[in-house]
Amino acid sequence: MKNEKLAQILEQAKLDIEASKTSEDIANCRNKYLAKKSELSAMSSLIGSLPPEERKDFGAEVFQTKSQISSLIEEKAKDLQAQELAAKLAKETIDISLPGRSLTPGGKNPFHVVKDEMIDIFLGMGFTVADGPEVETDKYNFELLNIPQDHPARDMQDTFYINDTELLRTHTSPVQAHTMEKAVGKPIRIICPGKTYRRDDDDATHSHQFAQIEGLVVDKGINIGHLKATLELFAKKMFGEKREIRLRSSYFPFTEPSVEVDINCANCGGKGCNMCKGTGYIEILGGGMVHPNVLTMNGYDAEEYSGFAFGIGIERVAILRYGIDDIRRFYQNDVRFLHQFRKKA
Ligand code: 2NM
Repeated sequence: MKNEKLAQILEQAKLDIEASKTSEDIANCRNKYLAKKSELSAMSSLIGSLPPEERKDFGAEVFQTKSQISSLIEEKAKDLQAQELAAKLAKETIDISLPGRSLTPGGKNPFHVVKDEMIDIFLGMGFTVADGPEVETDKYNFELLNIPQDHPARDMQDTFYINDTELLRTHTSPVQAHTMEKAVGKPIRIICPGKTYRRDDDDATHSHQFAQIEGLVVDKGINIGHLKATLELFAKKMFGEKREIRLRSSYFPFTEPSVEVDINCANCGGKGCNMCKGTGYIEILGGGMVHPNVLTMNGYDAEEYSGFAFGIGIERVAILRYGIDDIRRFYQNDVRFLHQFRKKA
């Protein structure tokens, strides 16, 4: 090396590179010796101003110095990177001897198991599912269902009112009124599953929120035999082929005649036991022939069309089906309750 300055730069670079302890140090070296503002770059720019006979040698020397420093830096950088990676890996060891945390699989709430089963049974009989809003108007929840202004069901004590005309539906029947309105006098075969609300003091058998499936069939020539056959088939599919039903006379404002439907007790087969309170029968639902007033108000010619309707409490069916002791269990989401209904893998 003839040029002393270049020799000095090379010596200093060797020392700096040697002293580098981290990737950052080496990056600083790269900047100090190879960047545009480095001494070496300044020397390169001198080349052009030299007399032609000196240019070649000096140029070669600058180039040589630069490439020597560059390869020393890259070599050192590689070493440091390898060291740093090794240190990082050593620090980040994973203890694979710890036992894994197992996830407890969830399951369907028994309410939904029963609701879906009920819907399937009616789909199998040719019903389709209709739904509607939970916030309803007085007109659809009461008026069009033959529940006049002064009917006790409209009492503030029994209904959650939002304002003078809007309320939380007390049954899913308003969906049926909407359906009749839209069907404009054509045959109907629907079920309406959904939440309903009534003012109540909650206890083991009462809940201010509960769910129903109501059914409605309207056509020419529908009679109470159709109602009985439909509900009997439902009872058998839901509670077993041995179940039989019994119709008792009852009253609902929207049906005439109205019936209460019982199934013979699966526990004692009708002899009388605790579950059926000695009667041999358990009440499961209500229904009847759609009142001519309801048909007329909803756009049907009651001389030509007739229909049947029924309403079933979903929680009640689930309680009977599984022997559940308290209606509030469906809503509390206590995993000790829910886990009992998990499907076995
Ligand atoms: C019940 C009992 C009896 C019913 C009536 C109607 C409609 F919209 F056709 F008038 N829907 N549901 C009905 C009748 C519901 O639930 C215990």
